[in-house]
Amino acid sequence: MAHLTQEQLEDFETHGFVVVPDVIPYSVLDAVVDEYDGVLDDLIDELYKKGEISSRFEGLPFGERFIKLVIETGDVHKQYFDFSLPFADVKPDTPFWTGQAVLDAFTCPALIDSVESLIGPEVYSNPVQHVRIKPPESILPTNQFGQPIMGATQWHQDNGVVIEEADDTQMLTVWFSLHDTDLEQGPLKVVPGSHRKGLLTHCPNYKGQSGRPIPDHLFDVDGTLPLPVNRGDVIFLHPHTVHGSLSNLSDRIRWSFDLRYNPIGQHTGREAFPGFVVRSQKTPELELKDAKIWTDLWLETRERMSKINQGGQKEVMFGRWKEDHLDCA
Ligand SMILES: O=C(O)CCC(=O)C(=O)O
Ligand SMILES: [Fe+2]
Repeated sequence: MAHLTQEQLEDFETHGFVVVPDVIPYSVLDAVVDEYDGVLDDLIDELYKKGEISSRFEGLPFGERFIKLVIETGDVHKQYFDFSLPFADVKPDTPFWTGQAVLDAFTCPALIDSVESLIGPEVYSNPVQHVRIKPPESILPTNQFGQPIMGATQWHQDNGVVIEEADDTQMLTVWFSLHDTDLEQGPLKVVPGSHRKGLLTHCPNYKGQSGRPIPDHLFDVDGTLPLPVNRGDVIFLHPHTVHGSLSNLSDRIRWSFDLRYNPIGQHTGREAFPGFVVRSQKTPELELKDAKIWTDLWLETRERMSKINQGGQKEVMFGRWKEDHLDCA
């Protein structure tokens, strides 16, 4: 059982986050790593057959093999590993990964006990979810604008990445890594207490940066606290807690999952993507446990998305921010 203690609940209320040690069993994380070994193997096979890489880099652990692949291809192959889709220009064959070991981590009873302590017993998996496999900063590829791909995460609030309809949703962010993440490896960083100021302005392309960071002058950037964690620990964040990540200055990958949960029936802020019932006392028969069903939900979504939001058209909105807000000057 991993229900939170009264002290942990108070910490979350007071600071807008709490780090809970030893929540996710190693066996659950090991299964995810094994599953992703297979995903990486498939990608490497595909690229090798096309002649895009010179070797299969066999016999190496996941991280070292991934780094070799990034160096040789100049690409982090982000979409190949993720359990979500892009917001635009999705193709009928855009890759994604929704395997059983990943689903078992999303629904791991010890994790959901903790989630239940924070949002109640009717638990829905909100589809705002990513795997991040960040290579060392020193080998980071850049996009067409010269900006690093999969580098440090800019300051933001998770409420700011969803549309207005989800502003009253009790969305909980869950962050954990597949291995220990020390300071050098670019852990999450938070601003304790920042959740009390409500939703702050996010500025698209602020000062030439990609993404939509919150400008530093809107919160107490001096209060920044990095959160290195051990394998199995989980960080829980309030949707208004200002956070980002440090750069990965190590020579290893920094590999994390960030997931969201909300009470069943509340708006997810990303309704074009599929969520699912994780735990319910009222409708236990709806709990999703089979990754085939989960994968089918994403396959249907991919099919639907491949017909909209193409070539600059925006039939479905995923964001809300404008560049010309006074806060962004
Ligand atoms: O892992 C990261 O770099 C950022 C994660 C994040 O923003 C989140 O968990 O909400
Ligand atoms: Fe975030």
